[in-house]
Amino acid sequence: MAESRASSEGIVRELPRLRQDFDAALAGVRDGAGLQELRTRFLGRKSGELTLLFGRLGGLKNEERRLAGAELNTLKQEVEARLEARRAELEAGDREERLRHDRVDVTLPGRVGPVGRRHPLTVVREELEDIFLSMGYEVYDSFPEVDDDFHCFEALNMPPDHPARDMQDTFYLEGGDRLLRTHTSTGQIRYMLSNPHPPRVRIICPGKVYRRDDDITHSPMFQQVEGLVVRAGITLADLKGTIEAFLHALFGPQYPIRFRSSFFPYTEPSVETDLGCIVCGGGGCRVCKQTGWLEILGSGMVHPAVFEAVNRKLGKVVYDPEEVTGFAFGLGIERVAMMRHGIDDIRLFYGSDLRFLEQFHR
Ligand code: 2NM
Repeated sequence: MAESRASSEGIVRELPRLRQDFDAALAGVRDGAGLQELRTRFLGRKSGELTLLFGRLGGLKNEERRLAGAELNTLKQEVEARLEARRAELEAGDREERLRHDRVDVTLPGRVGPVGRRHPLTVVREELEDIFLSMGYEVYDSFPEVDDDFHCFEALNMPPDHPARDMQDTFYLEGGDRLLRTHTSTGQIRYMLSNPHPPRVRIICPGKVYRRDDDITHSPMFQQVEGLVVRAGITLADLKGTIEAFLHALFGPQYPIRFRSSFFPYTEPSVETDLGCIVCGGGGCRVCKQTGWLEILGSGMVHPAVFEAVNRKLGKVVYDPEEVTGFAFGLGIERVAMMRHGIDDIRLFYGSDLRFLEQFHR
């Protein structure tokens, strides 16, 4: 429109069309980018349609400029307000959409991950430890499992020609001077050698031991707990009372106990302990081979030769066999667990078969 004499009317007359165009365009905006495009089209710094009209105000006289300027400002504020409103709308829509998408059903049951449990042998070992702790014993972690001839045999009154040292029974390491311990008595010897309260001892040594044996009742690696009590005046009566109290705590006081004479190189006298069969109650069954009794534990009064070997190693008399006596005992953890659960194959404990392991309580 050619205007020789600029007036406010020229500008103001264009505003309804501008508003209409804006309305139509706004209705078509679907996202943030469209909104930005629209903003530029009307309010862009250089060539926005509204901006250009503001540029034309300069050619007007004061009064005209004030009138047209007021109208333009009103429209500009309106445009800005509606752009902002639309922006808020789009954002709310986005959130709505996201919420629909990411909806969490808080009433669904949680996903429970697999929960482990203690191995049945660990359960028995910890139970044995608890019983002896309650009787004032110290649990002595008996390392190493790779030991030597002195701690495993010589100190235990088994001289070089003793059959227990046979290659058939013992795993020797290359070189022949080291071996896998065949019992945790190695730990008892080591405790006596480093005893903080000599000559008094009251310990149990739980741990893994190794023998060249592999059938349904023997595993080449199995677990033992051995106990040792030493001080002045210990007698066979202490041994019997201790073992009776221990077996009653472990299996219950309803089972009878009997002591049989036996032999070990490191004890004299030696005593084997039987427990009335917990499967048949003593009447005779497959598990007790019709005897009514289950062999559960070996023990005896510590042989003076054991104390003498320890003294020799120490270079002084710490455990004087004229002054102190002691009793010792040992039992297999697997055997206890097998009796408890009526298991007839020891290898099940080391097969890592979850169908077996999952049958035990947590
Ligand atoms: C057993 C049976 C009898 C025993 C002896 C010793 C030590 F170190 F004092 F000589 N420790 N453990 C012992 C005695 C172990 O296990 C069936």
